[in-house]
Amino acid sequence: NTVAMIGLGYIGLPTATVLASRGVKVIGVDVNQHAVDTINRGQVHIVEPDLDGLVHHVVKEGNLVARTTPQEADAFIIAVPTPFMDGHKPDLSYIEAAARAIAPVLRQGNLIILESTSPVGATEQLAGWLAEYRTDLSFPQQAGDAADIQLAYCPERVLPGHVLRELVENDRIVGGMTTKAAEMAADLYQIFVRGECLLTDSRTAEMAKLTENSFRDVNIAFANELSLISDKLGINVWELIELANRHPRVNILKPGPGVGGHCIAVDPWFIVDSAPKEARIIRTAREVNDNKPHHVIEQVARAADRFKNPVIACLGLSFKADIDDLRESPAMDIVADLAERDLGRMLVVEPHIDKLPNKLEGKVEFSNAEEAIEQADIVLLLVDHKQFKRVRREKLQTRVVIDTRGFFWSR
Ligand code: SAJ
Repeated sequence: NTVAMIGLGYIGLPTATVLASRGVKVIGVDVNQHAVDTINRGQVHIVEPDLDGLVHHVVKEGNLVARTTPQEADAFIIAVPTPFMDGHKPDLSYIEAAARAIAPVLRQGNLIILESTSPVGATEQLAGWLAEYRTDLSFPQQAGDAADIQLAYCPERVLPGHVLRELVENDRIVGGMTTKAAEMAADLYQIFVRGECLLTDSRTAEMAKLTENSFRDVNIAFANELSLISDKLGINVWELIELANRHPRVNILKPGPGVGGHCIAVDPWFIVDSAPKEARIIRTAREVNDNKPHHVIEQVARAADRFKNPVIACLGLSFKADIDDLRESPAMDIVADLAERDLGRMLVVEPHIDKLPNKLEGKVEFSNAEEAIEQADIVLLLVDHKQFKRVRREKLQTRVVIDTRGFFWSR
């Protein structure tokens, strides 16, 4: 069996690689020539623990070959980005481009799986585009189970940093446009998924993915809102949450400097766009989380006012702990904004990178945790990297500490 993976990014490449490691012939397709060349050399263009070794292995065995254009295959999996445009409207242009690219090589009996996070109805939209390009084939919207081409929506739910394990262990939602499509897709995932494959229709599967990330966003917003209320009332939010969580049915998440990453800060908007009147909590949660970085910036500005040209040590830039991903990171936004305000001398620490990102180059100094804290008047903890556990607490006692993650706090 041959599977074509359209999109070799953070989801597509690990999925293609795991499939190939089970002996499936995988054609990886990406418009980015650099990504294609890197993969064909057995290397990776993204960072994910253990992925490099596995890619090297499957490319050497000949089970994964990357190209810039699709070829005939038995199944096509689409894992391309779905960002949002102005007004938080989902941008399906990458899915449309993928449809245009695979249409010429489709043949009777093919299964197409959409994995990209998408608004409800996107799989039907994809089927509609394909039906326009290939009038010689039948599609589920007209032919149901008997269609030449079957389509399913199967969201991924892997956690960056744990992708290879979660791809295999997590349960998987398999949403067919028809029952036959769901069954065909489940057969494919069962090649490498040890979790359960749960069959449903494509619209429910699309909504399930959005729901999962909105659930997390709303819960983080609750924690972030508590942090604002606690700051106002002079209460330690970390102690508050720890105490409240001793209730057997309460489990509050952690406040932070804001919500980053490519999913949680995006996906809830797809629900808001589809049901703007109804999605009130989901929209407000997004606004609360998007506003949190401003609150942190104000806290630092107030602290800086008490000094003359203070040294500000900023610990962490990535969007969450123990990864090197700086994209969509509230920590980056906070540091960039503080640097613009010229509040003092800024020392920035990020143990997962070797040089400052261009955006900060020349505006702040790159440092390590020990030296930065030694010189600092204000210590701003932005990411709870495990490396920062080594910081000596007595060093912090004589500094103003703004701990956005409750990292240094314990009872
Ligand atoms: N965060 C907090 N407080 C918390 C938990 C997280 O402030 O208590 C922040 C993090 O620091 C980070 C952001 O939220 O900035 C998102 O981090 P995350 O670890 O919650 O999630 P992601 O974006 O790395 O991955 C999520 C996961 N979804 C859920 O846990 C419901 C993952 O399973 C999905 O596959 C992924 O989104 C995706 O691709 O959609």
